[in-house]
Formats: sequence, structure tokens, C-alpha cells
Amino acid sequence: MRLFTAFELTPEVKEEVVHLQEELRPLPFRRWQPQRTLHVTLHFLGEVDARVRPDLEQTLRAACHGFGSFRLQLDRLGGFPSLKRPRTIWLGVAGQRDRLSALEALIRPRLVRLGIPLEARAYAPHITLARDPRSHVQVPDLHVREIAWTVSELVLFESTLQPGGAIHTPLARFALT
Ligand code: 3AM
Repeated sequence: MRLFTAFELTPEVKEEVVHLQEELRPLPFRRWQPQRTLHVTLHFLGEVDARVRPDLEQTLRAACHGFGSFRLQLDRLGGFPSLKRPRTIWLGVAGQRDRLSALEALIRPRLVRLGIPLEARAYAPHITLARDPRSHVQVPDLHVREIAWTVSELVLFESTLQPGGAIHTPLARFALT
């Protein structure tokens, strides 16, 4: 199964993200992230043997338990690999980034110990808005409202690739409190 862990957004945050997507909609991107699947990925686990899932869930539950909730806030627009030539446009995440990084660093070695290979790249928390430009794209400098929200659980998602885009199914939730 193709798995990743992520934080969901509150309705108010989603509303702002969708508003920004509407402003950007004239840009020639093939895939716009649907409102229901907007999220902040923590780790992309990739293809994981279903037999590992109980240990994986136990590991995530133990790591999250007692970590404590924290606050995140919408930040500026960004792009991968850059905003000048984006293949992906996203919203950055501000707020208690130190807590977010601490959770990332706490869970990472535990996943590696389960035999799950992770990206070596530094963690860059973001909310993906759109992917796959059809041509060179000039992204306007939109004002983003600095909406904050409380993150109090991590979600394990299965991502099923479909011709129309991935379907994300929540498999388990792990409280941070
Ligand atoms: O929606 P975001 O950008 O947070 O880009 C994929 C998505 O992240 C990312 O995992 C999340 C759920 O699909 N992803 C997909 N394939 C990936 C890969 N091979 C990947 N991240 C790293 N390596």
C-alpha cells in the first residue's frame, strides 16, 4: 500500500487555501489539489507491505502520544523546484515550525527502523495547491491571510493513484495530546 502521514486542515484554513486556488486558477496547471485532500504531509512512506501496518501504527501512536499539540499558520506561496519555474505550487507553513520539525525528527528514525526508506531531502512543510504546469508559469504575488490553526493529531493516509488524481483514504489517527 502507498502510504503517507499528514496533518489535516481546519475548515477556515481550507477556505483560505481554496480562495487562493481560485485566484491562481487561470494558471495552466493540469492538477489542482481538491479541497477535501488539502493537507500538510509529514512523511511520504511510499509502497509499504500491508504486514508492516500494525507495527507502523504502533510506532506512530507511541511517537505522537504526549508530544503535545502545536500551532501552525499559513505562510507565503512557494514552488518546487522554485517559484520562478514551479512544477508544484504550494503554501508554506509558519507558526511553531520548531515543534513540527521536532516531530518530524522524532518519527523519521523510527520509520527507518521499520525498513521504510525516506527522502534524504530536508523537510519543507507545505500545502500543495497545484501540480504539472503545461508551460512556463508566472505566479502572481498573492496576499495570504495569516490564519493559524491547532494541530492535535497526525493521520496515516493511503494514497491510491487514479487517472483523475490520487484518492486519499485516512487509515488511522494518532492524537498528539
Ligand atoms: O501533497 P504533498 O506535496 O504534500 O507529493 C506527494 C504528496 O505530497 C508526496 O507525498 C504526498 C502524498 O502523495 N509524494 C508522492 N510521491 C513521492 C515521492 N516519490 C512523494 N514524496 C516524496 N517522494
